[in-house]
Amino acid sequence: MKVHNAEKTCWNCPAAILKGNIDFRACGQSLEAIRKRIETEGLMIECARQPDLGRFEPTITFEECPEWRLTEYGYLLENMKVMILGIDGYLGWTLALKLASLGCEVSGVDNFTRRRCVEERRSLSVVPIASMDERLEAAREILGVEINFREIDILDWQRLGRFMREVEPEAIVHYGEIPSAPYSMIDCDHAVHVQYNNVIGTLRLLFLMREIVPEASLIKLGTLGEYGSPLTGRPLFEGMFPADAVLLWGGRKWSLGGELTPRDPVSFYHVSKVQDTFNIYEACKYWWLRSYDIMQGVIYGVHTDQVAADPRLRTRLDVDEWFGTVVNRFVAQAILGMPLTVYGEGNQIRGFIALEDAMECMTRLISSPPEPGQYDVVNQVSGLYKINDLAETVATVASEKFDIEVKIQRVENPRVEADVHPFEVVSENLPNLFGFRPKVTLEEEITRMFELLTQPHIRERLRKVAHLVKPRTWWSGEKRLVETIEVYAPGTKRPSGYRPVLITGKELEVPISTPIREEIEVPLNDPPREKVKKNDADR
Ligand code: USQ
Repeated sequence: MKVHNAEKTCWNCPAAILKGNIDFRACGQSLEAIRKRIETEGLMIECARQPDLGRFEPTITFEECPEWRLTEYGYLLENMKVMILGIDGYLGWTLALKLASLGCEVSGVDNFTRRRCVEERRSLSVVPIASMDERLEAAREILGVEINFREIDILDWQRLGRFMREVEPEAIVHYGEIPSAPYSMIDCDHAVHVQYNNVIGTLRLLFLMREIVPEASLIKLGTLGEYGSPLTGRPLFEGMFPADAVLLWGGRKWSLGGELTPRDPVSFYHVSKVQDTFNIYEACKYWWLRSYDIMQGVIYGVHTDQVAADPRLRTRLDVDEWFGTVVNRFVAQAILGMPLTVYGEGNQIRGFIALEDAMECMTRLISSPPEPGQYDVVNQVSGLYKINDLAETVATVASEKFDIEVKIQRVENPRVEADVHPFEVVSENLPNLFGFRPKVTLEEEITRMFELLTQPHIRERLRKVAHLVKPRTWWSGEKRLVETIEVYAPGTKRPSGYRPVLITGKELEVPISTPIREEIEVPLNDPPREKVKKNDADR
């Protein structure tokens, strides 16, 4: 079987110098006109890595090019220069170590906002993390890799620009955002802080990329929560409607193919991600930047080979109500002997992915850059779960493997979200175009978490944040601890007061009180989803 990116060409390669050779960044040129020009005049580029080649047509494939090396993630550009924004975070640090171990030249910036936000809530990472100096030293000593770090706030565009000029990254991974829905809902100041940092930071980054590294790809962390969870059961496509999607209205019919799908964010944090989506989409359209926007499911876990190689290389793990995500929190609660906090009915469904699998996806995306002007979206999930089922799974692993008996508590839901809804996530790009197959099962990663978090020094840290686990941040603005509705032993609860409803042909159980319209008739199309790019048509 062909490696997924073997047939990509210089056209996708960040080393191909287009500027000055191809004039498509000038306004008003349609893709059509460019294609015509390519047919008549040919399309010539130069290679930043092999200047001796002079000007040539961008037809050399990754498989043929000596600059691209075959790895387990497909072809990877030799010593690829990858800059990670937010390199000190849960994901940034983990990815930095992985990429550096694969031979990439990793650089990164961070201004330690995450550490400060967590401190501000008087919380801490329950897995102790080293200072950046210690991290870099340990990476050198244990993994033999050099990471070029600079303490920079991405809002400080002049300093960031200077660093970009110095490094000339070939890919930029943008993790440099404040990552929490509940944190953004604390009050006005927190909502403004999150949105300003995230939206303005990304916008400035786009302008810098246009100026300094227009050929680099931008791998941007968005979130699956940007789409919301439509009660009609409409599938969550990968950013854009497939070619055969249609809009029926008033007896008339339109194609939706290639249009951005609706967004329905679920917190002010998620709104910031939606705004980023539009800014990046436009930048690709106006300036032929190229980007993969990752709609990532909720991450869980602690393990990659690199972070596990030494305690100083460990990545952070938060379990408080603001920065802890649900699976990580449930494991922590089990170890603390606290019933697992299921919000509301617990029938809300979310997409999830283990840390190790998410890093694998990122590596594959970086190694297979988009074309100039291409804005594409991947839904990065490896499984969909109801929150109730996650609680049951954590309780089972706790009991069977660690002899910890734990109860589950249903608490008031402090968020505004449907806690019973259909949920269909389309996630075809990562497996079909990038060769991704999840490696880690939920149970495996939960087991690894128990192994790490039950270590005495981490238990001690867990006890320090135990009082910050039960939520008191309400989407309504209220500030009070949620009340417990019921506590029950795992495996004993049969939902009461439920009734089955049919939503787009699927039977679901919903509480009697749930105001969901029954039997919504939606035409179901199943022909192959050919991709069209609205972008292309616009040019
Ligand atoms: N939940 C519980 N009990 C808890 C914590 C959460 O039932 O103790 C429920 C929530 O009500 C929610 C779901 O679990 O329905 C997920 O909550 P979460 O806190 O794990 O994740 P969320 O706040 O939705 O967002 C998180 C990260 C964000 C990331 C996003 C991916 O904060 O950075 O982008 O996951 S996604 O949700 O797919 O957008």
